[in-house]
Amino acid sequence: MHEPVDLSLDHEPIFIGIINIKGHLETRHVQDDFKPTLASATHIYSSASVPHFIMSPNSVLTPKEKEHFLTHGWVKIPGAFTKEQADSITHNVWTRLGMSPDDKSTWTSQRINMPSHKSFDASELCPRAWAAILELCGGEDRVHDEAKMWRDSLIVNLGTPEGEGKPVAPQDLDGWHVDGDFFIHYLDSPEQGLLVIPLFTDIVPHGGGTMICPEAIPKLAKHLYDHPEGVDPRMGLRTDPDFKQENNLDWFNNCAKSCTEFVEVTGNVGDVYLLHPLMLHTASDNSLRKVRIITNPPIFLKEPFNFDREDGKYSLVEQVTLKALYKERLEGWKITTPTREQVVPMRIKIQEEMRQKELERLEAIKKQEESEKAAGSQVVTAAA
Ligand SMILES: O=C(O)CCC(=O)C(=O)O
Ligand SMILES: [Fe+2]
Repeated sequence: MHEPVDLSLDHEPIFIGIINIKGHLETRHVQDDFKPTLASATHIYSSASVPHFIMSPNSVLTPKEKEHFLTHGWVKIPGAFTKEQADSITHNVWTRLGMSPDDKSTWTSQRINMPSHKSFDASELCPRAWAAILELCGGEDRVHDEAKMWRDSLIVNLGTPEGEGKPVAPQDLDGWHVDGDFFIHYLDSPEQGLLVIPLFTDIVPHGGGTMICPEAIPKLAKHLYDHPEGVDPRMGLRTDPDFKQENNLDWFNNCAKSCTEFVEVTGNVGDVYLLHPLMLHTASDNSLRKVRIITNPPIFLKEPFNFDREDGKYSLVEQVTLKALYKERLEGWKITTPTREQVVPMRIKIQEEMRQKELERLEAIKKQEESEKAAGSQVVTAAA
């Protein structure tokens, strides 16, 4: 017998912004009235039957945070790193972009998925968030060592002059997807064990935060469960004529249109959102045009997810998938292809070209700073 988990409030109540179907933001008190997305499946894991490993004394997530992840498929780790740490990663973002923070006429792209130049160790940047990641994935042994090396591939959302002051309803956004444009997807794919969104700027409602759709997790899970032969990164079937072609996000966009509950990723610089890998999401429109910077490091696992464990030691991520499928165990479920194939997305080529341009701008600014410094020291010498 396991002790029931204490689900009473153990820290400040959590408030989240929910965009309703008319595109208006409502702020709700999660504990009070946010309809649990996976509530209909929660009978499998009632609070009194949470498996013992969730309550390990080494747990970094509070019972409340674990319950939130199990119910909604996401959890926010507040204040996981400082503003100074964020600044050390984003300090040259405007040079890299070739834009000015103070002159919106230079903001010529709505959103930029930047290439990367540097990596940093997440276990040092945000130890609690990193420990939470390991816990959600079932422990250090299950996560690939290199997954902790995050990169400065910043994702900047600047909005557009036309969209200023006009928030777009979530169903009308058209970039819905799950991450992982570089592999054939299976229910148990190890390449994307968790979706992570660290916030490098404060993000207020309508300020360009990623829109997420927890309600879609069961739909994604069912599609993947039904297709053990694998689907392409846009959920296309092997029999589709445009299998592996990156031509549209129709499957995802239609899925979002069939949903009614959405959550906007808002918060303070240093917050880290941890989301189930099947979390449908999209960039939002940033109608406030406040600069929004995040990144999205994939957490890759050593082995595929296992939904058929003799010892029942399912990770919290695996439990969410099982709940979404209304199953306790997937006995005998296996992928039906001999190998897991990779896909080379167009993004790679585009980002390599962007990287070269960024390097040129960084080099130019370095030269300019050096010559200004040299001119300054001549002035000092002349005055001495
Ligand atoms: O910009 C955003 O808010 C989301 C970006 C995203 O989901 C992606 O690049 O995969
Ligand atoms: Fe994404």
